[in-house]
Amino acid sequence: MKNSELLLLGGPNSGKTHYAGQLFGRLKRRPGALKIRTGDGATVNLSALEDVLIKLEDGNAAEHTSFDQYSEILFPLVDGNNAAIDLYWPDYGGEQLPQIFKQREITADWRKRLQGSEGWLLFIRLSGEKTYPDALSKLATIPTSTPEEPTRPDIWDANVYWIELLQMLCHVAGISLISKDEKPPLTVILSCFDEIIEEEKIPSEALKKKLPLFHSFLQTNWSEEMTSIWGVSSLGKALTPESSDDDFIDDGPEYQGWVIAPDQAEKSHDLTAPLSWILEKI
Ligand SMILES: Nc1nc2c(ncn2[C@@H]2O[C@H](COP(=O)(O)OP(=O)(O)OP(=O)(O)O)[C@@H](O)[C@H]2O)c(=O)[nH]1
Ligand SMILES: [Mg+2]
Repeated sequence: MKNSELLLLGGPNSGKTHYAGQLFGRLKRRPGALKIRTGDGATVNLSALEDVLIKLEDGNAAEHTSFDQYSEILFPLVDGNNAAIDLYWPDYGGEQLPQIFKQREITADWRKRLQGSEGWLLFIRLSGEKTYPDALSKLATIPTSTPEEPTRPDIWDANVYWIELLQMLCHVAGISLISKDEKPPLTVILSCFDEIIEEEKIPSEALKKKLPLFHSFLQTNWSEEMTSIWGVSSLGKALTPESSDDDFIDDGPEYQGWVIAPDQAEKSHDLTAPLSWILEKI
């Protein structure tokens, strides 16, 4: 039996809870590479995710997770080779992550999680990432008139944010930044990919286009075989708390949502595939 602790990294509104809910629905009703394990006495207490799934069955979005919440759900799984895995899946209020960044301080609980995790899953919703692509060219131009009072943006460029955050986390986890070999396997989940698929279908290309500096940071610091970048749309479309979407009601949430595997442009319905990749690496 393998016990797998994953570190889930995702800011507020990045799609963590809806992915977990849809993962649960898939495992239960439409399994792919991974399946729920039953019959060997493993306890399945997934009530926190039942609530999410119930909302989705009514065609509505689930709620935002409150800032101070941190919960861990045990998924008893079996993989494609019939190996049993106990996967501890965390969900938390995503504000905790920017808080770590802002305060430059990591709580004892997060420290323990960082040091005890074997693989990292990073949720990035590209449509919501703020960048300042023309900042350098603006700096380079010499003003011809009296410069206006400079306005300081209060949100960091997302390239810098993610690079600095990962550096901090590696430091606390005791992972060398110099050697590629010591890095944990990293799955980048580009969430809500339906929002950007018209612009770019291949996940790594989408990341490179929106966050070029961060993409090259990953290439420099993580080995290729330990990194995979996926496009994930847990819902396939936007839902609101009152959307009562007919596709979700008529066909069921397990028939909604898709993933695009690294370096591909085709959608697959198996939302467990990014997880299956990381579980094989750890
Ligand atoms: N378009 C689209 N919207 C999505 C998708 N998945 C989630 N959303 C929406 O994105 C918003 C945030 O999703 P959550 O799963 O609650 O995000 P979270 O990371 O759990 O956020 P916190 O609980 O604040 O940490 C919700 O309004 C969802 O309806 C998706 O696949 N596509
Ligand atoms: Mg949440």
